[in-house]
Amino acid sequence: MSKEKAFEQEFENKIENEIKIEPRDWMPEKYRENLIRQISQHAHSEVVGMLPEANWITRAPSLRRKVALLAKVQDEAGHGLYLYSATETLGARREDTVDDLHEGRAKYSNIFNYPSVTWADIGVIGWLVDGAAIQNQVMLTRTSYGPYSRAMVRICKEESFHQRQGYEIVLHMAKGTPEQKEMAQDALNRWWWPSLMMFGPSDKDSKHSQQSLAWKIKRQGNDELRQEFIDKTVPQAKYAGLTIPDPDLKWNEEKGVHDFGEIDWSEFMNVIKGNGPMNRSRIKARKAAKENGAWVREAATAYHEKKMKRAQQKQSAA
Ligand code: BYC
Repeated sequence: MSKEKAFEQEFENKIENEIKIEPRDWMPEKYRENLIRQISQHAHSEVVGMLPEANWITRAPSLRRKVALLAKVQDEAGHGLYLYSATETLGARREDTVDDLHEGRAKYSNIFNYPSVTWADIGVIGWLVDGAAIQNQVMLTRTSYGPYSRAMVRICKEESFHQRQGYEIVLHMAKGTPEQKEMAQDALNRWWWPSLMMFGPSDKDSKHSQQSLAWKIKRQGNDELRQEFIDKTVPQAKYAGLTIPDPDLKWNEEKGVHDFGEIDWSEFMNVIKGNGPMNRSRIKARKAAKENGAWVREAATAYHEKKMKRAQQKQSAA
């Protein structure tokens, strides 16, 4: 058996036996590339995802709400950092992955290309967007690549708090004045369908799913996760007294799941190609953050270099 074949066999055995693939292990080049693609896009989503919520930090309706939102947005930045670090363990350079985002070569979640126009949107983002993210990420805690899997465990714990803070805002508004309830319903109407699109295209149109499932990068298909999310969320909407904006939504007694209406995939394709309502504004904000933060990176690098030099001088003097 050639050396390459032996490595491949060992890799396949690990996948088969649920042993995590670690950064220094041999892995097929396509496995590495696919992981860098998915994890870096996931990192971009976390970072771009801070923007619609940060929009409301200064206008949160109370100090308590402000503190919770501030903490949530900071958590998202942390998630981005764990995930960029995970791509670095695969040999990617962080600067390159960030440039890919800024130059339109990399995607990020469709959901962050919609505007957050009222405070109720902050509740619905936590409830639906973080809810959909958890649905997907709990599955990813069992992904075959060690650093990605471990990052997901921590991220899921934080996402659970995010989902609860969002649902609590929604409940508060839905049980509040008629105007507040109307705001909550309006936000649900606008965010429902884009949230369902977060799970990605239907399995039959998903170009990476088959290979990703075989390599256990993904552990469930896009459609199965979407269905589980709908089945969990419908009773939550009912409890809040809100109506899901889908006339075709109904319980299917035979299958034990909710049937739901057709997703507008042309809207999804349009958004992920860069033509959603907020795509340009999101990328502009990220580019500005990079430019405006250049002096901080330079100062940190200079400090680090000086510290290293001093340590070397001390060592050679000893
Ligand atoms: N949006 O073959 P497919 C968060 C692309 S953020 C945009 O099924 P895959 C949060 C896909 O990339 C959480 N593009 O792909 C943060 C591919 O194009 P490329 C974000 C999408 O990878 C702040 C093409 O369509 N979560 O929680 O097998 C505040 C074909 O798709 C989308 C993650 O990133 C989409 N929704 O499956 C609040 C989870 N869906 O790359 C909350 C990690 C698909 O060939 N990612 N595309 O050009 C995944 O689990 C998988 O990448 C997906 C898609 C299930 C999303």
